[in-house]
Amino acid sequence: MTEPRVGVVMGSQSDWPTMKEAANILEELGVPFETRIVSAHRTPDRMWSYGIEAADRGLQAIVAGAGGAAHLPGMLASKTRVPVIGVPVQTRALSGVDSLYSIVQMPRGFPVATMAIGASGAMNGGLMAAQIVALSDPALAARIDTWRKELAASIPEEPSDE
Ligand code: RP5
Repeated sequence: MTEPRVGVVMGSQSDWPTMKEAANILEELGVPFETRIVSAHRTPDRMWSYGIEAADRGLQAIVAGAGGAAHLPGMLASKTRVPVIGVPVQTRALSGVDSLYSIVQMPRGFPVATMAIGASGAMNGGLMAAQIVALSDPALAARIDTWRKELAASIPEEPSDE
């Protein structure tokens, strides 16, 4: 069995419809990954262990999504040198601006690479993780190059009414 190279983690089951976008692109690009619910507030011990063990388990990037008081990405970053990519999940009360601010304003020394709010951010988070893994995986790098070329080719040169 292939060991996961990327962790896709989220604060709640309710984050999964958003974070599935990260999982989907990792799947499409053939990057081994795992998915976990790891809440900074509801399961802090699980979060602690996940951060402490991430590097030794061979994870090369973690995509962490959370909403509201979104402390998961930052707290994970405080426990591991594995790059953490934060995804602000869109909330009903404040539209995800709360999540964004909670994730993006990290203190000096503990960075979180913060993506856009919502599904696009989650998709880009998965893509960013794949690009990190590709730094040491030429076959994956070639798959990403092909994926990017296909995306570019799918964009029409002129707009239409359709
Ligand atoms: C955060 O609280 C989670 O990341 C989620 O976005 C939000 C709401 O969680 P639920 O009440 O839906 O479980 O910790």
